[in-house]
Parts: sequence; structure tokens; C-alpha cells
Amino acid sequence: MSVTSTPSLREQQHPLIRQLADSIESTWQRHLDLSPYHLPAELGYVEGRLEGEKLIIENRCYQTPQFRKLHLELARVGTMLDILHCVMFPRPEYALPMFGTDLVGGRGQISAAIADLSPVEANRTLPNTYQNALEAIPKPNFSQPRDLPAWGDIFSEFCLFIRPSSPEEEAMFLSRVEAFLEIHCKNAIAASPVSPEQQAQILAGQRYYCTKQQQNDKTRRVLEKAFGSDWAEHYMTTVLFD
Ligand code: BLA
Repeated sequence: MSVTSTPSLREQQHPLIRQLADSIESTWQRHLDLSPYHLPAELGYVEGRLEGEKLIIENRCYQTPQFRKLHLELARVGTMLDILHCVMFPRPEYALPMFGTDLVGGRGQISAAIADLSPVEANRTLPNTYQNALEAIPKPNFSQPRDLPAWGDIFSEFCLFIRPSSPEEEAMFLSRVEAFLEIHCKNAIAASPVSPEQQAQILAGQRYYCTKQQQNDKTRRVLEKAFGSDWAEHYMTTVLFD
């Protein structure tokens, strides 16, 4: 399937968000066999109001033989807050980690840039192929690393969480996330299905990951203020982390 882009929100967002969104979609297209994934119709494009500012959410969703859901979301609150959110949910037949990234910024500055390949296997470690590939890519230093919140025990030792302090650091972040994506797509298309017992463990690992992500009060607060708490709960548990 070729992806037709109607990049409306994207063009208005912070350049790092635009670049990462383009890069994620082109990597998916290059490596994976994409088919549509239908979100409930009312959740593809949503508008709400947060403290008088308009909140716009645009979702892109696909599935592939290896991934039950590839979700890329762009959101904007007035002119204050720009957000990119992306999660790749593997089918539980494959022992693949969860790729996730979140960029949050406003007024021309990204305050949170996070990306990880998070383990879901019972031993909570990444497969060796991932471990080796991730150790082999350059590990840049960032001047403003950030501390993970308490629910962040789901992330791997390779998790990158920073506040980029310059265009150079933004470019370094982008290139490391691109390397994560390349490693992930190449490993995914080479993966073989696992035993039913292992599948059950992987599914439990994915559930644990989603339960922890649902504890992110910063995300919840933005959604609650714009759409109310019932809608926020529904959205976090069915669209963001199902
Ligand atoms: C942080 N996420 C945040 C913040 C906001 C949002 C406002 C605080 C920014 C800051 O501290 O500078 C908001 N993020 C959103 C909203 C959506 C969103 C509204 O995605 C969606 C509509 N979050 C993810 C994924 C990861 C993630 C996939 O969605 C990681 C792979 C992580 N976001 C994440 C983390 C923080 C964060 C770890 C910091 C939380 C903290 O410091 O408490």
C-alpha cells in the first residue's frame, strides 16, 4: 500500500516533530508491508478545547504481517503544545520489543524527547539481535538528560530521554531514533513465530507495558482538560495503549 499524505497539522508543527513523523512513515513504507488499520471513525481526527485553546489530534494507523498496529499521532494544543506520539505494537506471535517515541514541545522548544525499544519477554530483556545491534550504533551524549518517571520501569537500558538543547542535539536525537527504527523493521521482517507458551508471555508483557503507559499523568491531564476524564480514559486504553 502506498501512503498518501495529507500533511496539514504536520506542516505547522515543530521541525523535529515534522522530521520524525516523515522519517517514521518513510521507514515503515520502505521496510514493511502496510495495510490500513481502522480506528473507530470518530477517533481518526478529533478536536477539543483545552483552556480555551483548540486541541487537534490526527492519527495515522497501519498494520502489517508482523505488527498488529502501527500508530503515529500528531497533536497540537493552540499554539502552545506540539506532540508526536508513536507506538509499534507487534503481533504476539513474534518475540519483538515495543518501539515507542514521544516528542512534546511548545513555543519553539522541545521539552521532552523520548524513544525506546522496550522489552516484553518474561525475562524483561531485549533479544540478543537487538542488544548487539543497539550496542553497535554510536551513543551520543546529550547535555540535558531527563529522569524517567516511576512508571518508567518498562523501558530498556537503551531508552533515550532528553531535552534537546540545540539543533545539533535535535539532529542527533533524530538520527538515533532512525537507527532504532531501522534495526526494528529489519529484525521484525526476519522474525519467526514463537511457541504458544511464549506468545502468552509476550502478550502479558505487552499488557504490562500498556498498563504502565496508562499511568502517565502528564498525557492524561492534557486529554482530560480538553475532552473530560471519561473520554481521556477511553482514548488512553483503546487508542494509545490498548
Ligand atoms: C511526557 N507527555 C509528556 C508530557 C506531556 C505529554 C504534556 C510532559 C512533557 C514534559 O515533561 O516536558 C503529553 N504525550 C502527551 C499527549 C500524548 C502523548 C497528550 O503522546 C498523546 C496524545 N509517552 C508516550 C510514549 C512514550 C511516552 C509512546 O506516549 C514512550 C515511549 C513517554 N511522555 C513519556 C514520558 C514522559 C512524557 C516518559 C515524561 C513523564 C514525566 O516526566 O513524568
